[in-house]
Amino acid sequence: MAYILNESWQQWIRDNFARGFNKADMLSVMIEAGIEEEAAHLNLNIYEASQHPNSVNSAYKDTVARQLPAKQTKESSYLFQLENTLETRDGQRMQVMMRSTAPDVVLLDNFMTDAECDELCSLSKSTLTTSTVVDDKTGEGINHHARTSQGTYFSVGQNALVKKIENRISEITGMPVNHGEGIQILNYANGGEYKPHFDYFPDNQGGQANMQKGGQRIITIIMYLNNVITGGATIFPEINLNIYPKKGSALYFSYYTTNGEVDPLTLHGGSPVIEGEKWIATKWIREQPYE
Ligand code: PD2
Ligand code: ZN
Repeated sequence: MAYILNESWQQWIRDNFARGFNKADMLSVMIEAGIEEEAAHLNLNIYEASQHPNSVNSAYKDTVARQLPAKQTKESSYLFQLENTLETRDGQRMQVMMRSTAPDVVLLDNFMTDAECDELCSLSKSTLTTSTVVDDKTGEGINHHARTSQGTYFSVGQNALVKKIENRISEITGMPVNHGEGIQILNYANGGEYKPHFDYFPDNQGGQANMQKGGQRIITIIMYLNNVITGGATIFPEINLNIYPKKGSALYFSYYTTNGEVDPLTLHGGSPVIEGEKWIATKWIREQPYE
């Protein structure tokens, strides 16, 4: 599969276009240097298209420029490959429906099958309890009006379905399974919401306590397990983005870069469910193994 080349190759492409070099010559040099022909073509074409002011492909300019979360590599993550459709090793074919680069947000359709969504919900029904938020001082979970939902956790690799979903997430993000926290299931009833917050830990006592194991959170994947009749969108108020739940789709966003900075533009919340109920599964990924 074709992929985005590293920054030094991007610079090389920019410099040589600026010097007026011929594309065919640049292609030969790249192939001789060991780059796959398809990838060389794509990266040259992307650069060319990005220079066209009205081109839809100018969006790729941002894809090339975007920051990588710590530990993620362009080569290992499917999300950096320029395919509209992705297929994971277990045969699940999904579609990239939306992508933003500042912050880094990707919406994938058909990440899970309807049967997988239903099974995850029914496996969690018997263990749902009132959801909590992290206490600033202790780092422990406490009940809070900002979060009106019922939730439960699966441990990493708890059952065959969980393993399957975790492997899929690992393939998509390029992050090892052991960097993931256990999948959290949330069920919002009518009126249930989750007020805007950051998924990364704050720099206070509670945050430090949570980061003892695994370090900072760097990536969130929210998987929508049912269709909500009205309301229940995941909202990003800083960038005016609303994502409406669709059964089987998954929302990826990352907020911690290799420079060690978190991205406050990833402020997000779950807007109130107005009609029907809402089921989601959330996976948070850490910068270091979380074991
Ligand atoms: O339910 C949501 O859409 C939502 C919104 C914000 C979930 C989370 N955060 C989360 O699980 O962190
Ligand atoms: Zn969140």
